[in-house]
Amino acid sequence: MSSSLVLSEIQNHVAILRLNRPQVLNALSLELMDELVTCIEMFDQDEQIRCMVITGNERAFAAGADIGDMATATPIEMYLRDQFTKWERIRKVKKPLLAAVNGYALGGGCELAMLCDLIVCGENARFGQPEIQLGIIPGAGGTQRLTRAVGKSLAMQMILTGRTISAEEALQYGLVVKVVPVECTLKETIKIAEEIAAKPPIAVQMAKEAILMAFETSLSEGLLFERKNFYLLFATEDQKEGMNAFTEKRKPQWKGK
Ligand code: DAK
Repeated sequence: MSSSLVLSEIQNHVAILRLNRPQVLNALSLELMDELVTCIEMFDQDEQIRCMVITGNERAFAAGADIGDMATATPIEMYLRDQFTKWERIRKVKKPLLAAVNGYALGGGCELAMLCDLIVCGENARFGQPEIQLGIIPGAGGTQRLTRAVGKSLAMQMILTGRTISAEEALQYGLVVKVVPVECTLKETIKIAEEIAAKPPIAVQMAKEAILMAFETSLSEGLLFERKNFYLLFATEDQKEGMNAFTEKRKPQWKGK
């Protein structure tokens, strides 16, 4: 499916979603966010899709929420727009979401990348939460997810001063999993997505769920949650197949059941 603000294609069980407002560095307008959430939820329901990649273009992943949408908004208009719900809907997606970032990932763009399950970036990537320069603070999780990803000191510096960080710094602090030449970013991300897509899908989803739980609970509760998912996977045909294939020294055939 292709719409104007988010272009999508499917490749080997991987859906690739490209943010498509290049003239404004993929600023995340209300309409773009609507299309993005609709696309992501559609692919989350689609049995053929096992993993998704969100990307932008060489100059920008996304330079933030569209400042024009917010400049004259009243608190009640912001309240009625209820943008948080859309971001929450992305957070609820069961399948892994990967971000392939080149260029600017600022404000809401950085938050969208961090809402994904892992980030691969090109050498020209710049991550930042520059909202302070607009008289606001991050509104879609930046203070929480950036702090968890890079630690308190750097998050404080980035959010309080608006400083952006390079791809190398992002790698050093664990915000991204890999830095590659700009022209390879999408290809490398798809490679990881295809690796994930080749794994037993229910186990992948339960692993994602358990990892995300690590950010929500105490260690004891997280361990309990992990254990329940671990037991539950013994109800899948894929668990039998995986273990039988190992004993029979053959490649497993996953059914997603
Ligand atoms: N919004 C709207 N237009 C933008 C934009 C943005 N965030 N970023 C760039 N553009 C537009 C520019 O206005 C320019 O348009 P024209 O002038 O050509 O019409 C075009 O994109 C090219 O940008 P520049 O000419 O500025 O390009 P440069 O290379 O000189 O500079 C830059 C690139 C990225 C350094 C610069 O454009 C920049 O500083 N952009 C703004 C970055 C920023 O402040 N981002 C944070 C925005 S606030 C929420 C969810 C999310 C959020 C809030 C709430 N809820 C759930 C409620 C998020 C808030 C934000 O992200």
